[in-house]
Order: sequence, then C-alpha cells, then structure tokens
Amino acid sequence: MEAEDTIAAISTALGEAGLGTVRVSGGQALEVADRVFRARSGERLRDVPTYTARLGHVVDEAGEPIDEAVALVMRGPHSYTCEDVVEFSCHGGGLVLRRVLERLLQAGARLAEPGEFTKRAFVNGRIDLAQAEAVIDVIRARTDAGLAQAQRQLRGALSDRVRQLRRDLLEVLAAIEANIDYPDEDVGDVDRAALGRVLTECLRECDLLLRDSHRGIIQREGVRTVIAGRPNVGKSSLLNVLLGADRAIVSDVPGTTRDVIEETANIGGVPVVIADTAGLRTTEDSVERIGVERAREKLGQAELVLVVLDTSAGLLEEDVEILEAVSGRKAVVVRNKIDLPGPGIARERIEALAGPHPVVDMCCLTGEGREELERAILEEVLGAARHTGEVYLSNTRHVEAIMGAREALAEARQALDRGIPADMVAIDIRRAVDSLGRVTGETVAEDLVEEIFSRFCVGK
Ligand SMILES: Nc1nc2c(ncn2[C@@H]2O[C@H](COP(=O)(O)OP(=O)(O)OP(=O)(O)O)[C@@H](O)[C@H]2O)c(=O)[nH]1
Ligand SMILES: [Mg+2]
Repeated sequence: MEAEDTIAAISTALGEAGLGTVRVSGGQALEVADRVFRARSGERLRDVPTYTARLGHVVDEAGEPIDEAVALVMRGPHSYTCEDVVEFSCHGGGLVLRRVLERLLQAGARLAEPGEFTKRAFVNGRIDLAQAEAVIDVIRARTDAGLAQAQRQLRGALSDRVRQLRRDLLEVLAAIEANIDYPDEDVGDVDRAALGRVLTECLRECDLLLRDSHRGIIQREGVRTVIAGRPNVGKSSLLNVLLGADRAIVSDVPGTTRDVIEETANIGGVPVVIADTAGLRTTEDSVERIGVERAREKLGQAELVLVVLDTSAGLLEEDVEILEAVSGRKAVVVRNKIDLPGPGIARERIEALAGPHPVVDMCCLTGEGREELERAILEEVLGAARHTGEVYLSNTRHVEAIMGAREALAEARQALDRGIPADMVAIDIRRAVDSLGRVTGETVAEDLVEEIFSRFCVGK
C-alpha cells in the first residue's frame, strides 16, 4: 500500500438520517480537505490544532456550497488510522453525502476500499489483526453479551494473552538456539525439565483459551433454529412468544403459515435465528406444498430444531415422524397447549420418543413455560460451555490457530519426553509460535489480510 495515498469514503449508513459522515485519511488529508471546505472563521484546516472542529461549508469547484458541515481534524498518529484524518459531519442524505465525497475525490483523494481505514490502523501498528476483526464484531454484535465480548477483544484482551504465550515460547526458542549456534561457548545445556514446565504451562493456557470457544462462536454467529411441527400446533404462536412480538400470523386455520419467516431472538445473550415454517403435512394446495418443501429444507439445515406438539390433539403419526427425524440432532420438544383438555400426550411417552432431548410444557397463549424453554435451548446449544466473563475465542480463525499451536506444543512435549534433542523439539515450538502469530497477524499471509478486510463495509 502506498502510505501517501489519501483515501475518502462515506462512513455512515446510506439512507435518510440526521447526520452523515464523510471521512478522509492520509498524508494529504488536510490539504485535500482545505480544497473543498470553507470554514466560517476563515481558517484553513491545516492550521487548526488537532481534535478541533470548525463549522463551514463544503463547496463545489465554483465555490457554491454543497452542504453546511462541521469538519473535525485529527492529526496522526493519534487518530483512527494513525494518519491525518478529517471527518465531515454533513446532513444525512444520500445525495448530499455522495456530492461531498465526489468533491473530495476531485480534490485528490481516492475512494477507500472496504475496511481500508481499519486496515491502515493495522498496517500502522495501532491495532493487531485480532483487534481489527473485533471491530467488525462490534459493528455486527446482536446481543449485549456478544458486544461485551467484541469490546474486550477490541481492547486487546485476547491479543495480550496470545502475545504473552508467544513471547514465552520465543524465549524458550532463543535459549535453545543459543545452544545450537554457540555449542562451544559456555551457554549451558538446555534445562530439559524447565523446558518441559514451560511447554506444560503453555499447553494449559491454550486449553483455557479453547475451553469457552464454543460459546464464543455461537454468541457471535448465532444459532440457526427452525420451528417444526404439524399444522395448527402453535408454531407461529411460539415464534411470537420467543420474540415478544406479534410477528407471524396466528389463526386456527391449519396451513396458515406458508412462507418461512425468520427473525432473531436474544436468548440469554445468544442470537437465535428462528425460522417459523409451514406445518408439515401432505396437501393438495399447491402453494402450501411449496411451503412444506421449504419447511423440510430449513429443517435439514438447522442447527437446532424446536419440535412443537399439540397435547390437546394427542400424539399423531406425523408427530412421531418429526420426532424421529430429529434424533441425533440438537432439538427441544415443546408440549404445547397444556391449558386445553383433550386426549393429551403423556410426558413419558414423549420422553421415550424424544430420547435425550429436553421436553418443555408450554402454553403459547399466555407464554407460560417460556423461561424453561429458553433454559432448555441454551443447555442444548451450549452444553457444558460456560461463560466466564473473561475474554474467550469467538472467531473460528482464531480457534483454528490456537488449536494448531496446541497440537504443535503437544508434539514438542512428547518429543521432549522421548529424549529427542532440544534442537528437534525446537521445530515443533517454532510451529506453535507461527500458529499463535496468525491470531494477532504477526505471521499471516498478505492474501488472508486482504480477505479479512474485504469483509468490512466501505468507510470503516
Ligand atoms: N389454547 C391454546 N391455543 C393455542 C396455544 N398455542 C397456539 N394456540 C392456538 O392454536 C391455533 C394455531 O396456532 P398457530 O400458531 O397459527 O399454529 P401453527 O402451528 O403456526 O399453524 P400453521 O401455520 O397452520 O402450521 C391458533 O388459534 C392459536 O391461538 C396454546 O398454548 N393454547
Ligand atoms: Mg404458523
């Protein structure tokens, strides 16, 4: 990347809003900004102190105002990108913001690529790769718990632990290599017992980091869930209960839901993406049949299935089929309409069919049983994974890197135990060091960096 290159982009979402921000960053940011901005005070932005704002107008080539704006000057290295940055707060209209951006491009800036501002913060060393990834997670967080985790990672809590681990191993490597490079000098033999202790300690730290990763990933990516059952058992009612909103049409006519309705509910900090589907049955209605096909498709893809039964109607053959279809998968069985009289379905009967899946009694009319259902959902998707409140891995890429490091360390320790020479053990340790470096970006291929930043939106 040419460091002198000055970039500009609209950093706020497009659409009508009170305010919108256009950002410029780079070696020429102040000069470019001065070409398009007339401060009311008559000052040039390059002359104002850092972290000050000036009211004025962004003007076109003829000097005619495009918009009234506040220009905020932040000089490098104390800015988001570590470069000189000017942010124009304008009126938040799509056309206005585009015209301001076009003016900046005319004045010498280049349109920023997706994530390029954050990439500069990374390239200039203000944040590492894990922190850059946390920026996207902060923007995309859907629950408080997910947001808190992303903020911890953005502050560097994860990076600090990984870097400490890497430093410890580098120290060990240095000791071994000193021995190899200067065998005749009296640097002392490698203390194999001490080396073993360090490796054990580092393995333990990898395990600690990996321990809560399952929860972290679920919290970040959400759980794809489908509500399945016969027509009229209360699937749409259940969606509404879990969302706390009247989202799906509920009626006593079987076959009400045709299209898949998907919404995200926050259940104990986990974003659960719930799909309400058409009731499963064979039908002559051609539209409903498409709905049933879509329901089956969703059922096939879901990570978690909520099987809804209508206890007042008794257990029908179709119910049994659905229960059989989810055996061996993550599922919770909802015994709905417990408020109604009827043949009923004995819990024991369902439990026998449901196998290890939890069974929850519910009344979707009143919401009774909701809390128990939420607990059962969390238990089913998280299992033993427990949230510790500390930083944990929430990104598959990080998990893979730490697992790679763990594997290499385990091999190093085995080699050590088998009495293999320290310089051979060092090869495994070097692999662990490289793997850890992939988390923070010290040892990462350029194309992976490109790939990560391309996931950002333009303007971030
Ligand atoms: N008494 C009682 N009625 C319920 C309960 N849950 C849902 N119902 C009623 O059952 C009927 C069907 O509810 P829906 O939520 O539309 O059922 P569905 O499974 O989505 O039906 P389809 O979309 O047709 O497959 C409606 O009249 C609901 O009010 C419950 O717990 N108790
Ligand atoms: Mg429905």
